Amino acid sequence: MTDLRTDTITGGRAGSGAHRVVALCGPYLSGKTSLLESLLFATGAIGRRGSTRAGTSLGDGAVEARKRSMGTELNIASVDYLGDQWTFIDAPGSIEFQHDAFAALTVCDTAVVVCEPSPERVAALAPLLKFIEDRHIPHVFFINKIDSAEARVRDMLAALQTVSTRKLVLRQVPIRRPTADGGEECIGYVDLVSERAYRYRSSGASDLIEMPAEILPREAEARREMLETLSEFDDILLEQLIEDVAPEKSLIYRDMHEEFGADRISPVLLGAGDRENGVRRLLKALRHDAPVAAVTAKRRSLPSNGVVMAECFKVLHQAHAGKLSLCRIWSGAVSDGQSVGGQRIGSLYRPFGQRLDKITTAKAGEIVAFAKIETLASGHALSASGIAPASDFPKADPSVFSLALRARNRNDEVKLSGALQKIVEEDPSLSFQVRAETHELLLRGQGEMHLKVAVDKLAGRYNVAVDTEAPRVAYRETIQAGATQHARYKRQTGGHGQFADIKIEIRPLPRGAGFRFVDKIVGGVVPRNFIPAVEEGLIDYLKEGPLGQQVVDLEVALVDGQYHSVDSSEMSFKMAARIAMSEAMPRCKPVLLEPILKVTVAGPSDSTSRLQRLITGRRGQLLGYDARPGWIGWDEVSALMPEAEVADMIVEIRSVTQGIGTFRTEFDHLQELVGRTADRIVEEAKKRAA
Ligand SMILES: Nc1nc2c(ncn2[C@@H]2O[C@H](COP(=O)(O)OP(=O)(O)OP(=O)(O)O)[C@@H](O)[C@H]2O)c(=O)[nH]1
Ligand SMILES: [Mg+2]
Repeated sequence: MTDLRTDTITGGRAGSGAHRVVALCGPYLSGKTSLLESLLFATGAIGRRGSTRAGTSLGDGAVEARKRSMGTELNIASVDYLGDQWTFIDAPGSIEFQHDAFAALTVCDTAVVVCEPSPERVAALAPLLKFIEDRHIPHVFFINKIDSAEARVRDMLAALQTVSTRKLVLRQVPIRRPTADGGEECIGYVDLVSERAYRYRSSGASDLIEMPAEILPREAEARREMLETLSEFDDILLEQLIEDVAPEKSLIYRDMHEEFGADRISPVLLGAGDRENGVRRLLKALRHDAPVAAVTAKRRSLPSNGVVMAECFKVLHQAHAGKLSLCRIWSGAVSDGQSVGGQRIGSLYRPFGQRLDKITTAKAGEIVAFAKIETLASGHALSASGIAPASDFPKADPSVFSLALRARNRNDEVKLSGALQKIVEEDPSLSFQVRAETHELLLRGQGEMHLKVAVDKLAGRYNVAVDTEAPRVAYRETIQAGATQHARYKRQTGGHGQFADIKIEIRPLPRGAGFRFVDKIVGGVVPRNFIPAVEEGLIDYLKEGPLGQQVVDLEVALVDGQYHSVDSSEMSFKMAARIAMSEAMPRCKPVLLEPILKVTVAGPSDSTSRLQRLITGRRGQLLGYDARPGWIGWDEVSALMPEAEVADMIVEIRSVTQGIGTFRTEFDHLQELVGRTADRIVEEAKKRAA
């Protein structure tokens, strides 16, 4: 196909040595890594085309990915193709690893959205497309696995248009032939701009063939649709269509290029990534239409004035190279040994799958790894003025799933926290925290698989084996009745003894009041300096009440007491307070309190009623639903739900929303819990204490 690229629009042209970055993204298992393999093979960057299924692909070389035959991190590879440099970043498709995909999309010039050839599956594209469209990232759709497609391409296109707000422009129509078993197979395609027909080969470039006569009506119809869409943005083309003048191909190419670069249209291409079908056509479309770094920098309001500016989109910690900050250089050129913004650039690498190729210089547009710049984290940019956050870098989604971790070997605890810090720096959509209420080390993230992969990394890369369990809920208890209690602590052992005598009044307080201590001592019957010790003793006791939980929402008043001028001490008053509480509290009708969260669940509107049932099935109280702000065709359901029911809810939410539903929570209140569940919780607390 002839290349009629005009360089006036992008400031870079095919063969000009520009360096462009393409993100391969799309739903789980849609074939991105297989497509990367074919792209690398077709451009001569690898000599053999491996497969993800057999574990021989360049991508997914990480042990965690190989073990599961799925993408768990970014696969990056740069190639030369017809005089230009390209970096492809293949992102994992699982929604649990979506932060990596968003990071790749942030620094790319163009995205290839790789999708399954089935209309029912397009809904799964929604979160990704929302991100791409909100940021005006020019994107091509690649309808993959065309070899096994059952749906018609026009139905697929119609389905895609329902989730895309950009006008879709179909660039190819499939050529189908009947198969021996009475079905149909796609054996090639017609390119709608050049009006040439090609037959796929099982490997290698497609063959140019005579246009099959039977495809002509479909070809004419699809071409007309393509031109009509383009004419919405070009009056000359519109006029030609009205007057039935055949437009020049150069005009069509130019329109395609301009509207794509401005993110007004999205071309749709067909192929089968795992057998190179349609891959060279995709490469040519990218070469023709993908904007160069300077244009992308302008879209993102980043500098491209020749002064060094590099944006870090991902951090890796490697056994040999240490910390690596993967960056896109937006402006200027860097060399090893150079100082930028007070940071010395030690080593420079160009990643190629798992391999790191050492380089000495890199120029604007390239993706490189800087070694050992300790403070350069993802979402930060390095420039002459130092390191600063990039304003539009995506924030990690709030976590939806947690696990409690414990180092299998107690001596590994320090090592564990160091390793966790590195893992979280590599993937900011993970976080960890020591939860004071339950004394647990919690790892939080985007789903069970996400956390399992993190746990694998702890063991495999950092040599820290951990045991995991479901986190405990931070139950509390309170009282439903008051009591008055007298307590005396008295010991006589040899020298001077211990003496404290107090009288307290306990009463319940409203929910949310916490603990209140009231000093009602008159006439110094308990000397002033011992009163804080009484309060301390009370607080100490409240950490674990009669039901084994932290006690809240009560008042304890110190109303009377006695002391001994020699034997009384802070210690003895503290003891007296504890004794008084232990004796009184079981009589105060203790009751368990469970945390209730305000939960907002989001999903496509056709799943709303299922989401509501899911919530009520988990002891949730529906508060209402509304359109999700900024999301076309999505709803948000809000509800009050017990924390215990929310812990593994994401699994069920995903199963009723094609994997794309999500939720966020905030603490709302504590609520009394009685009955069998409460008894079980008290039983468990007792067992733990024992
Ligand atoms: N029939 C057919 N199968 C394909 C094609 N491309 C990929 N596959 C298969 O689809 C499965 C997933 O392929 P991958 O390339 O690993 O998919 P991915 O999108 O990278 O997966 P994640 O990164 O985990 O989201 C594998 O079993 C591939 O063999 C294709 O063009 N045709
Ligand atoms: Mg993959």
